[in-house]
Amino acid sequence: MKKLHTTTLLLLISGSVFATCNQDAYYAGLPTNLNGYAFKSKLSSHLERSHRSISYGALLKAYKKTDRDTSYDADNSLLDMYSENPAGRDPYVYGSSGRSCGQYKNEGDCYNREHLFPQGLFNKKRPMKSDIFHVYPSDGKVNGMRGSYPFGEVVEARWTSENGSKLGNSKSPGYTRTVFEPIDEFKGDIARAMLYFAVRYESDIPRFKETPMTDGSYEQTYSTWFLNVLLKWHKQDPVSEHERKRNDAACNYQKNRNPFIDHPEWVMAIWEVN
Ligand SMILES: [Ca+2]
Ligand SMILES: [Ca+2]
Repeated sequence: MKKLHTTTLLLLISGSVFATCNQDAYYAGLPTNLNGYAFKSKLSSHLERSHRSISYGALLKAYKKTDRDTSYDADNSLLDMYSENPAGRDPYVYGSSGRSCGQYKNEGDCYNREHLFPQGLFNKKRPMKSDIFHVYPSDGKVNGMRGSYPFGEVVEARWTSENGSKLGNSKSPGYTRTVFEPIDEFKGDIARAMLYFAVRYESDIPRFKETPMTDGSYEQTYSTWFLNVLLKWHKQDPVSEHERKRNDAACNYQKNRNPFIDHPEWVMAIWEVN
């Protein structure tokens, strides 16, 4: 009796807490015989059960470990996808004493927390508001210009940030209004973060405010034009060293992972078999 009790307790601990951030062990309980939206739902439950929500303030602290540039200039400054110049000198950097906003007027004034999936769409509620896998440090001015516009590819930029991120009308068939286009180096990073969000919150997103990014379904989640942009970006900009390091470091805080960084092939296994 006592022995059984101990075994049950151990199973409960290992089954519900996901104490490990080890990549293989983290996914060990997932079914291997599913794909498409059936697999997406299983993955969603797995990401939710292991997720330990951190506070909004804790994000700024976490960024000191998760979002340092140790891969591009490797100067240990804050890695901001909206200002990083992967091919040369950054237009400005946020070092260890870099300022979080605050007021800003120009690029380089201060950084803040950018919700890749805009927080207005879920009324700034947690756990979405502080989910590190879609909330990134970014320059305040560029973040403000992006606003709540969907990501996409622009026909012609009517505003360009210092690292070349663009705002303009979308060239996607099916959507021609304003979109924000990050630089090529970070297109896959952003696509995988948005796809994580679609899976983690698949049962919540249809109840969020309407946006051209979503289609109202629990299954596909994103509108076809938007999903096509993300799938294209995911393929053209494969997982980088920086993303792998960030995924590992972020798990230490939040206890779950972005599965599309660990298993890029799952993107196609979910969205391209349906
Ligand atoms: Ca840099
Ligand atoms: Ca990239």
